[in-house]
Amino acid sequence: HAAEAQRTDLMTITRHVLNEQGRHPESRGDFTILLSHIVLGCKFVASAVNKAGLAKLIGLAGDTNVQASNPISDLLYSTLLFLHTNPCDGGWPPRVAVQGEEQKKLDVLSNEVFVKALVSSGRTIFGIYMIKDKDNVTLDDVLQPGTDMLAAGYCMYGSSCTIPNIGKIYSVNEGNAKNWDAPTAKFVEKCKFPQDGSPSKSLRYIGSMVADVHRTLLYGGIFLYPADQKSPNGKLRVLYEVFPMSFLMEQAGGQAFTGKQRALELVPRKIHDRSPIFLGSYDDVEDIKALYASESIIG
Ligand code: P6P
Repeated sequence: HAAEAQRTDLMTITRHVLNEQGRHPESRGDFTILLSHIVLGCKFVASAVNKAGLAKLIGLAGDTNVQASNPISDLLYSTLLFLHTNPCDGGWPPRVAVQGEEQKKLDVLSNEVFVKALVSSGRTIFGIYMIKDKDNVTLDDVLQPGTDMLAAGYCMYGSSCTIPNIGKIYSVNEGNAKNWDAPTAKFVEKCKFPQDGSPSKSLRYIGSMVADVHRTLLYGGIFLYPADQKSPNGKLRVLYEVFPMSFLMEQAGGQAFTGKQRALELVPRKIHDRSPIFLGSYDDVEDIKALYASESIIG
């Protein structure tokens, strides 16, 4: 039971702050309430993103700029404002908050500290400072050096992230290049020396499928663990590596391919079956599918 308790003994922001507050009985709890409202605001945004889909919430990717408001940012902001000026808080004397996309926007948020919330597509980043003079609150209060920041954090809105149709990154263990089959070798060559005048892709390879696929989900591109002479069925396990990551990639608008078929249509025969995998941005995977298709035609 101790091991199980250890595994599930998660430290949350609220738990950490309450622990800290317990060590300072003289504290009023402003910071605790502010952080718990930020956490609640982020959960509210996360649930909205999961329902509406990230791309729809922020409009077309890249639409936001300093002038334009950002729907996620507004959603988080109005949630925080509501929570902090809601009468159930006992009429907190509100203070200052600044929302990333609307530098000029000065809103009331909480007592004695303020939140500088920057919400860009898919994640919220915030910093918290102390108001310098609570009887004379100005926009200058947000123009403090980072060294004066009391706390900072971020929230990533995960499962509704949608990836670009084509990416700037390819992710593969180039050390296996001598063992690759022709379609994989041709695809990687195309990434490095594109013949159509497009910019070459950057190579990023961490060597942990979760980390490489997480980056692919966030920024696009393609992750490859192909079959080769050393591993004729590839290295990654179907049931607990290929399937879960292929599922997530398809949900994010990408695709996952084995060199022969859609990865999710594989039917494993044994628990530890392995499969080659090419997964990522839709058009990048289309490119490698075309190379394997022409290979099978040439035979
Ligand atoms: P290589 C980790 O050992 C793992 O199973 C995957 O998480 C990762 O993508 C792959 O192997 C890395 O293998 O041969 O590049 O070291």
